Amino acid sequence: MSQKFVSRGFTGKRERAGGQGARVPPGQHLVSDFPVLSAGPTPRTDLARWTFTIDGLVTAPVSWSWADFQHLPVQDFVKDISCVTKWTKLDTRWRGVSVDTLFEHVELDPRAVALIASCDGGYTTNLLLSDALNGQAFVAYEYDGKPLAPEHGGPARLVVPHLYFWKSAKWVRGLRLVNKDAPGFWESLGYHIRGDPWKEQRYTDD
Ligand SMILES: Nc1nc2c(c(=O)[nH]1)N[C@H]1C(S)=C(S)[C@@H](COP(=O)(O)O)O[C@H]1N2
Ligand SMILES: [Mo]
Repeated sequence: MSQKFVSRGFTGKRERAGGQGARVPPGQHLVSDFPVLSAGPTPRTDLARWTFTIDGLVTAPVSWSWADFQHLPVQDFVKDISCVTKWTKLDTRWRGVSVDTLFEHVELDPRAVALIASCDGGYTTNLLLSDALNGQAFVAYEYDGKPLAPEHGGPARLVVPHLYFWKSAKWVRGLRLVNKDAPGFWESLGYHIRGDPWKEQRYTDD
């Protein structure tokens, strides 16, 4: 009983002292809208033609149709996201399939250390497996209880909430396992290879 009283009191104090500020990485500010940032036009892929493929350093590649993908075990995620252009949005609500669940369908080659996500439109981004596993990354197809809007990456996008949002590849169509972490689109144009917002890893040498 006294235990409960103490923890309630502590929570209350922390809220007053820091509140949401404690959830905003350095150099970021909170937004309540959901900005759209795309390097090119929004691709429109017919769901009948959509596939999601895992290949590269796996014993046998696997590919799902849209219908098959809908049968994979799904999870809800509530996450804070931070864009390198300095906005942070709290408690974004997603529904999708974790990378862990996807990887249950392949046998990883022991040399695999990273992946490259590829998308309709040609965008790519790299991720270390240590940033992709254990519930840290998922392929989302619903946002806020509705199908993911095309401008936000629908029909499906990668979401990697603990890294800057450029890692969250919109219109994602596959993950390729590789033996070396190599830069994707923004990473080869001067953005950080990993992009941890809490360490302000914005640009290559940060
Ligand atoms: N395919 C693709 N994915 C992408 C991008 C892009 O241009 N193409 N932009 C990235 C960047 S820089 C950001 S900040 C987020 C923006 O996602 P949003 O438009 O849903 O806010 O998507 C990331 N994923
Ligand atoms: Mo971004």
